Amino acid sequence: MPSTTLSPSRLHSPKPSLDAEGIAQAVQEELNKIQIIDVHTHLFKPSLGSLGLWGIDELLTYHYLEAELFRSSPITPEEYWKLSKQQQADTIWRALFVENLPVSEATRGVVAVLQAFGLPTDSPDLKEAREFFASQELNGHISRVFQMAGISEAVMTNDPLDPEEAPQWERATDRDVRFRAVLRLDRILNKWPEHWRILQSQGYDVELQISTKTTYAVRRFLADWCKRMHPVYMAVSLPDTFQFPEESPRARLLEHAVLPSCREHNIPLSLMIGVRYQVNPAIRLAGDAVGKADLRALENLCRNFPDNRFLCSVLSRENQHELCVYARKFRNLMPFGCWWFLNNPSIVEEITRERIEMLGMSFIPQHSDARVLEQVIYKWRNTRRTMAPIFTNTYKLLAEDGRPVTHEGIHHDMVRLFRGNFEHFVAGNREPK
Ligand code: RAT
Ligand code: ZN
Repeated sequence: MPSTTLSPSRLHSPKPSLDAEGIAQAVQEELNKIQIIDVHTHLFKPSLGSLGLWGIDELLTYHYLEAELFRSSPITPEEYWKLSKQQQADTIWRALFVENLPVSEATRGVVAVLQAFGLPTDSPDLKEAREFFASQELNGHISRVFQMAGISEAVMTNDPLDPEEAPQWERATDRDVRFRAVLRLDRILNKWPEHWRILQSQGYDVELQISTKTTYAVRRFLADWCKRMHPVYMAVSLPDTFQFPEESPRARLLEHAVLPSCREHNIPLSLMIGVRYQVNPAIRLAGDAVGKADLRALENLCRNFPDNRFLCSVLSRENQHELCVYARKFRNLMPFGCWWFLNNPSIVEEITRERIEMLGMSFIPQHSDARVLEQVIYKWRNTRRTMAPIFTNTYKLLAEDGRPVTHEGIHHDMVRLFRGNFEHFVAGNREPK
């Protein structure tokens, strides 16, 4: 891992200060070089079996592209879901890449991946791409893709109540240094009435009501999964209507099971707030939307639980400024990423500038949210491309206002943003490294 430590005296040492061109070059160089920790993905380590998605058919059937398909093709969702995976991919390729130029962020991403592997980007069919991916050996392919993307680790999303995933953890006891686990709590926290019986069937003494007995048993369940997965944090996605405190199973479980458990295991809780689930169920995973949330819930959590740490990403553009304000109030809050519908250059630019202006470099600028392995190549390439001018401009303004900017200072910031802030926050260290 690159060194993340620069003592204040080194930052002030008489190193050559950079002019405008030197600043732009140093930013580019540091961004190209940095090995990023991708703090939230839906990728899986290979020992978790076939859960991990990769290859051209998965890239094309990404739900971001499925949403776009139904705007540019007469096919109905019902017809689409009846097709095989390959037929679905062919349908999307034809509608979004052959009959139209792939100019949207998600379509352009597929183009960038094909190009990265030297595959044709304007072919009428997927034959060559399919042959290429079919000839890859997964383990080596993962390492190559991480290297191409400039990431050292991907943080996974691991739901112990996912019927496909949970049994895999019996076998997946290996420590793959490329992946870190996250204990995802959506089923437990958002759908307790549908899931408590599963815990009960596994020997945890829970009931529908969130009684002391139930919260105690849920803590035991979480402790067992922490032992199995070694998660770097726990996480939940939350609707735009999320409130805390409130009289609900979710709020009671949060307060009496999840937060104590995070304290006990000394890990943060990640809150991803602002989803309007399934506004169009016909298009399945692509059917979620966004809503502005009341971030007083976050305020209440940060203030009332100072011994807990909260990573937070909010989905609504309208909530971004408030999130920065709360981060200025609470050191136990770490804003991260430009999530889902926000991961477009125009919005990433706006959010990142706002964060730097309000928080300096004390935030985590981006995560990929990759669901398909090779997506990390284009998502991180786009992040670097969008953010380079923002950082450059930040340092130019600083130099103009009288503070010499050195290459070393820029290195320090890039390491902090793309690695150090996360490592420090999950470890619970007081001072940034
Ligand atoms: O961005 C996405 O892929 C969404 O579908 C969600 O998975 C979201 O990122 C989440 O983690 O809930
Ligand atoms: Zn996600």
